[in-house]
Amino acid sequence: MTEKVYFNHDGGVDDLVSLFLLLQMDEVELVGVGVVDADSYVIPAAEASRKIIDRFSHAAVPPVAISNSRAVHPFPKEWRLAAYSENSLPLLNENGKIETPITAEAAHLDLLHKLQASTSPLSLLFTGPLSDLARALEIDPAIEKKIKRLIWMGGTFLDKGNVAEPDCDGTQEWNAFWDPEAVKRVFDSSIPIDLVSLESTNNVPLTQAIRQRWASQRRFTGLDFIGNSYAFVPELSFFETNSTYYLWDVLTTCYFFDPSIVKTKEITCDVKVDFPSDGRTFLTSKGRRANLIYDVNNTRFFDLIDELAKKAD
Ligand code: AGV
Ligand code: CA
Repeated sequence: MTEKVYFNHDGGVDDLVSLFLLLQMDEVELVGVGVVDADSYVIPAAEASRKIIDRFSHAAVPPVAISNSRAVHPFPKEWRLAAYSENSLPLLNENGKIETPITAEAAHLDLLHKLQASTSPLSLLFTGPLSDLARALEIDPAIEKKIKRLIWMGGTFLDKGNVAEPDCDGTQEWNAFWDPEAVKRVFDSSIPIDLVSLESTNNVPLTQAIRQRWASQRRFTGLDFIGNSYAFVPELSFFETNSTYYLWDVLTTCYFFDPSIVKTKEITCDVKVDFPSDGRTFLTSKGRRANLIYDVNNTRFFDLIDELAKKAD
């Protein structure tokens, strides 16, 4: 049966690759796309999203919505700049024009209205901060019952997160750190949540071997697109740096399509909202229930990426 999904992302390299892969999935209907000004600059990120839809969609896709949510803790500029490179890829610019329109309303309102209008519950796939969902819930808490489940790349229960900023204690994951109150708002709802946190994504770093795997298959347009996209970000070579790239969002998107590639366990958790731990997710028996994705089968994961990408031609 076709699964309807609303995708909200924040324009990073792996967010845009995720959009491409979503468009290749059978039995998945993309009912909306929102783009947030977080791990990107939202204008080139939204343009790149529209061009990816133009070039790679096999079905009608609704207009792209631009978010006006703003950071509590902004992403480093160096990372955000990759959106300009993505948007400039010749592969996305052959046409010389963009067909997919943008919505008249901001992304949180687009999400709100799509949920309100939907006759069946929608799945939400979020690969950036939760701000747009939190704002939609503030306006109309009744949309909760229109949400089948939320699949979110965010948070961690490890001692060490992936934020290295002077105004934090190093325990946070970036998507949660960008807007901690939004995570709190969503955790306080009764929406079923699947969390793809650093526990699982730490197992899928970008490596030289993965790049080579894509390079050797660049005769397939989709794998050429993926290889070119990841060329903008650094791999894990000798040791992990602050900028080392993992396939965070791509794992989340592939999990949505095929949950059998990961291991999950049920947890109860909450999020801190006070300095210097704001954005830290933690386990507590008094917290909300969530399904934690904590491990992945690497072979099956990278095979699935190849398989989906080859459908683009
Ligand atoms: O924390 C992971 C999230 C994912 O949604 N993003 C990147 C993915 O899109 C933030 C992030 C953490 N470390 C990064 C990030 C890095 N080294 N470069 C770019 N973004
Ligand atoms: Ca992201």
